[in-house]
Amino acid sequence: MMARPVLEALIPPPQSVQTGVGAFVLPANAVIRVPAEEAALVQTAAYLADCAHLQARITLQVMPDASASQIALRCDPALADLGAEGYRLTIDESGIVIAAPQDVGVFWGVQTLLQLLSLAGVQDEQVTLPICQIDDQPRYPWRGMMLDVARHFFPTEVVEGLMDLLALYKFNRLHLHLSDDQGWRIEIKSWPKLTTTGGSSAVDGDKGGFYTQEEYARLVAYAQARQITIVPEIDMPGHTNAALASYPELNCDGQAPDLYTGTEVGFSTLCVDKPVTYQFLEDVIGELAALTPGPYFHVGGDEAKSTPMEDYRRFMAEVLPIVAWHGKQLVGWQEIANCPLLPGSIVQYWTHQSEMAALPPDVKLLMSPAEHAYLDMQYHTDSPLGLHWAGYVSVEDSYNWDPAAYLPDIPAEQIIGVEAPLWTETLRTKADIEFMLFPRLLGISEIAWASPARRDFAAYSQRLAAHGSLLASWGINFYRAPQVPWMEDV
Ligand code: TNX
Repeated sequence: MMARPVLEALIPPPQSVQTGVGAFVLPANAVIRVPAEEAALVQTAAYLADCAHLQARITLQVMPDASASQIALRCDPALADLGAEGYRLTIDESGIVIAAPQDVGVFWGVQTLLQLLSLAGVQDEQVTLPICQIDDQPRYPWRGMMLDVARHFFPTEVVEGLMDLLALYKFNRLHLHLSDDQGWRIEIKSWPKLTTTGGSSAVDGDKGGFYTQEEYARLVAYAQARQITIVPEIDMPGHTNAALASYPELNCDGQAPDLYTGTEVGFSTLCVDKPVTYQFLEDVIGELAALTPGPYFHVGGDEAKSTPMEDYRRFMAEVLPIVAWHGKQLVGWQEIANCPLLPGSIVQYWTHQSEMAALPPDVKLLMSPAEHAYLDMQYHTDSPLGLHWAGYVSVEDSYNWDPAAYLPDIPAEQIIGVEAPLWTETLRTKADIEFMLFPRLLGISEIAWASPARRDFAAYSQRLAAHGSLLASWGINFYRAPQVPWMEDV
C-alpha cells in the first residue's frame, strides 16, 4: 500500500529528505530498542511510547537491549556533522532508526517520527511509513515561546500541556513572565507576601494564583524531560506594582499602592535609592536561580517609564552583578541595551526603539519583533481576543519574515534565535491561549528551525492544513485562518 505523502507535511520541514521506493509497515506493539545503559535514551524511548499512544493512537513497547526491534534509538558520534541538536531518521524495509551525535538530537528525531505516525494515521492497527532518510538540524539554538502568567495565571497542567506541543514542534525554551503589575506568580519563601498579597490579583479582577516552589520545580522537571529550558523572568524595575503592593518598604514613600487590575504599563517602579530594594532582589534572584537548573535569568527591564534613564542605569548596575553572582546568563528586553552588559548577555528585541543602534558585538540578540512574533496580537480587526498596538498579525504575517534580515545593521551571527511572546491581558483560559498560539506558533517553529530556503507560505499552508486535522483530533482550539486550505474534518 502507498504511504500518504506525509514527508511533505512535517513542521518544521527537515533540512534534507531522501525518499526511496516502497514502505515500511509498523505493527501495533512494535518494539523500541535502546541501549540499556543510556538513561537519557531510555527516557526518550518511554516518551516516544507515551506520545505515540496519546497522539497517534498506536501502542509501542520499550525494550532496552532487545535483540529484535522495529524502532531503534541510538547516539552515534560519527554523525557529528549534524551538529549539537541534529539527527538522522532512517526508514527502510527492516525498520526505523533514529541516530544522533547527542541524545538531544535523538529527542528531536523522535518528534519527527511522532509527526509521521500521526500524519500517516493508524489503519488496521498498523502505520504505513515511506522509505526515506531524513537529515536534520536547527537553524537557531534558541527556539522559544514566552507565556505571561502574570496578567492572567495559568495552572501547571495548562503549562505542561503546552510543553508537550512545544516539544513536538521542536521548541527548546519556555520563558515564563512570572511577575508584573497585576500579579506575582512564584513563591519566594523569604518574602511570602509577594504571593499571598501580590499573587491574589489578575487583570479585570479575575482569579489570581501562583506556583509554589514545588510546583515550579515540577514544571522544570517536566521541561527537562522534553529538552526544554525554562527561562524565568522577574520584570524590573517597572512592571512591579504587585511587589510594591505587597511590601510598603519597596516604595520610595514607604506607602504600598493598591493591587492593580488594569492594563496600563509604565507607572510602577522599584525604589532605586533604597538598599532594601537590592536585598529584596538578591533574595528573589537567589531563590529562583537555585530552583532553575537552566543557565538563564531574565530581568525584564522593559517599559520602565517611571524610572529616569540615569536611575535605570544605576539600578541595573546593582542588579546585573547579582544575576552573574548566582551563575546565570542575563536576558533582558531590549531596553537593557542602555546599560553596559557582560559578553554573552542576551538582548530580546521586541519593537522599534533606539537601543539596537548601540548593541555591542559580544552580546546576543533574541528576535521577537511584535509585528510578526507577538502572538497576543489580533489576527484581524474582528478577532475576539488579543491586542493590536503592533498591528494585526495574520498567519501569513507571523510566517513571512526572516530574523536575520529584520534588523539590517545586525550581523546574522549575533542572532541567537527566535521567541514568540504570548501576553495575556485579554486571555483567561486554556482555550483562549490555544486560539492565539495555534496555528501561528507552528510558523514560528519553522522560522526558528528550518533554513529560509525551505520556507514558502504556499507550501506551508498545505502542511498546516494537515496539522489542522491533528490539532483538531487533540481537541485544540485553533484559529481556522481562511488563507489555509483546512481539510473537512477540522
Ligand atoms: C508590551 S513587550 C509589553 C507588555 C505588554 C505587551 C502587550 C514588552 C516587553 N512589554 O508589558 O503585555 O506589550 O502586547
